[in-house]
Amino acid sequence: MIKEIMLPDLGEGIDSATISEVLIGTGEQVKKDDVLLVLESDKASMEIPSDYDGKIVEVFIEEGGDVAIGDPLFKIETQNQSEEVQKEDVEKPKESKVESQKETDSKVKPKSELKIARVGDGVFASPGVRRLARELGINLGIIKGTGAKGRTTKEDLHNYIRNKMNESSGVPRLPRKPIDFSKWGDIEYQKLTKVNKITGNRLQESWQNIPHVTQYNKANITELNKYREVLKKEAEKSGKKVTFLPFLMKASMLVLKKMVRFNSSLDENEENLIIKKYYHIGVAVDTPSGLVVPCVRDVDQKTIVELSEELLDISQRARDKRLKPEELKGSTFTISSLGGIGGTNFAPIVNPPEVAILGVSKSEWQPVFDKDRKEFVPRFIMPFSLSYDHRVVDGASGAAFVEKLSQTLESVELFKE
Ligand code: CAO
Repeated sequence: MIKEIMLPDLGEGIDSATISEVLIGTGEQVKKDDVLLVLESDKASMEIPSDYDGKIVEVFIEEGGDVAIGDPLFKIETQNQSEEVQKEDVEKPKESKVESQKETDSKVKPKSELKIARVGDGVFASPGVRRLARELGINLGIIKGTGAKGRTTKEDLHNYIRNKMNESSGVPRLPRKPIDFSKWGDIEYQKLTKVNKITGNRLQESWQNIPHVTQYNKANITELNKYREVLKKEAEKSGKKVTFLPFLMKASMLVLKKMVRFNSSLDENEENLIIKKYYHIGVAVDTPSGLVVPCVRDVDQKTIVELSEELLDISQRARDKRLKPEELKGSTFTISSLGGIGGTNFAPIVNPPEVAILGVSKSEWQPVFDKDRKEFVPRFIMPFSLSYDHRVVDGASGAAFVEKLSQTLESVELFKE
């Protein structure tokens, strides 16, 4: 039998509402108590359930549209007569059934009750929480509600998602079917090292769990390069070297001191930021076994020459696999420098639990227009990028950080001890 479902009396003097979601389409089967649509009025948000088992044969409404009491919503082909209810019942929104099935009044409950409807699944939750759960494909029935009278709150849903993410370190990886690449040509197998696997897992976790943004910039390091040449010549006398990396560490530290959120971590509940008052900088080192990130501690208390010596020491020991586990922990910010190799720009991946990482590319001589001299002059330009966790740092701060870093690298006197 074909029946028309119309918008019931919504109570509270609400004559019309806006359709925020239509959950059922033509041809779909519905069961009694399944939510058909979600409405928003200026007073409340409410779900309209079906009072029939049956198949939807026509949909008269669409999301974003307005509906008034008595407007036709759906045409439904009911399954059998015995399951059908009287028309007055059909016109009752779900909330009027929440507290008692005995209720015969077709008026809708007050706003507060409307907002925490219990529908056919026996779950007590607001339409907003239900909507979010539906969008994420989560069955609310399996989440224990901690709100009043066992209501499932938004926080319960968030905690559930967070726990699931932690259990699986992000999106679970599906088993992959083997592919016979030798069908198309010669191949050889190369075993992944332990370092490759550990680093790979960490990078994947970071990429999946941290919303990354990368901000690019460049610095005119012509003066800095001149000063580095002086230090380098001096250091060479004792068989040492001074590269750009110690300057980048020092410059980063000076900006981190001013922009403290970049030197922080989110706590385990993601409720607080833990701002660190020490400046331990992780340095990505390319080794034959894979990428390793040892940490140089207290960068604010060391000179450029001291940092150079320490870098030489830890990068050599990283390559020889002689680092102690402690030396790989505790960094507050990381630098990945590919400047000695090449490339123009890249987007590094944040090294958790840190919130930002600096990527440095190869500096090159470039013609830069000098406004005062009204001519192009050669300048040594270093391109760099900053990837950051967008939950902690907003775009404006990201742009300010790279700008400050550029100014710092251009102020050579800051590096002279
Ligand atoms: N622009 C121009 N030249 C640069 C430069 C830059 N941005 N950075 C380094 N150089 C120069 C150095 O000054 C040096 O030249 P000189 O001998 O004339 O001084 C030369 O390139 C080689 O430097 P280096 O790479 O040996 O030393 P470093 O301090 O810059 O870097 C280390 C040390 C350990 C970071 C580096 O050896 C390394 O392993 N880099 C790879 C890091 C990496 O893999 N990152 C990716 C992580 S994500 O996969």
